Parts: sequence; structure tokens; C-alpha cells
Amino acid sequence: MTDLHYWPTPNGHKIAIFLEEAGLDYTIKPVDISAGDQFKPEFLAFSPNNRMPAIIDSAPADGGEPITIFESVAILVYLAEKTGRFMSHDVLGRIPSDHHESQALRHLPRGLRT
Ligand SMILES: N[C@@H](CCC(=O)N[C@@H](CS)C(=O)NCC(=O)O)C(=O)O
Repeated sequence: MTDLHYWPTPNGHKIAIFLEEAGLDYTIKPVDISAGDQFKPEFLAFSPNNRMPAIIDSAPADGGEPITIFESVAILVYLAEKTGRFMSHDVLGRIPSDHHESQALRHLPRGLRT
């Protein structure tokens, strides 16, 4: 189970879209950034840059302790590695080229436009 600390902005949507498309079990934990939730100590404990999204994965692949991750690109790469979905396992496949997977990697840092 993954907790997604989320607010409906482009960076939040990126993670929600991945979780949905990968069919992963997750729970949305709202972080109302207009109300200042991102500055609460309990949120800063795992997202020290006071920004959402962040995730807490209570079922990491190694069966160990829950893993917390902040920064949308770090989260996307983690989830892609964990699930084997949406990113090449061949490092050469990630080098910018016309290959669609490396194009996807180049787009990861971008926000979505609504
Ligand atoms: N580089 C970060 C940016 C995240 C980000 O800017 N989040 C914004 C909303 S889209 C936020 O939480 N802002 C709260 C604040 O700046 O206080 C990422 O990709 O996760």
C-alpha cells in the first residue's frame, strides 16, 4: 500500500496518473497547500522541501521498513523501478534519442498542463 500525499496540481497529478495506470493500491492523503499543510511538522518529517507530492510505500520490494520519497521525478523513477512499468531497464534506453522511453524520461520533470 502506498500513501500519496497529494494536492490536485500538475506535480500531484503525475504521481496519481502513474499509480492509476500501474493499477497500484494507494490512498490519497490530502495536503492542502493553500491552507499551509505543507509546513506542518508531520509533513515536513518526510517531505523536507515543504512540497507535495510525496509517497510513503509501506510495502517496499525488499519487504523492509516503509520508504518515504519526495520530489515527483524521484517518485516516478522509484515506482517505475519497483513495478517494471513505463521505463526501460536498459540504461541505454534512457539516453535521450528518438526512443519513446527516453523521450518519456525527458518529460518527467515537466508539469502537466490542464
Ligand atoms: N520539484 C518538485 C516540485 C513540487 C512542487 O512545486 N509542489 C508544489 C505544488 S505543484 C507545492 O507543494 N508547493 C507548496 C509550496 O511551495 O509551499 C516536484 O517535482 O515534486
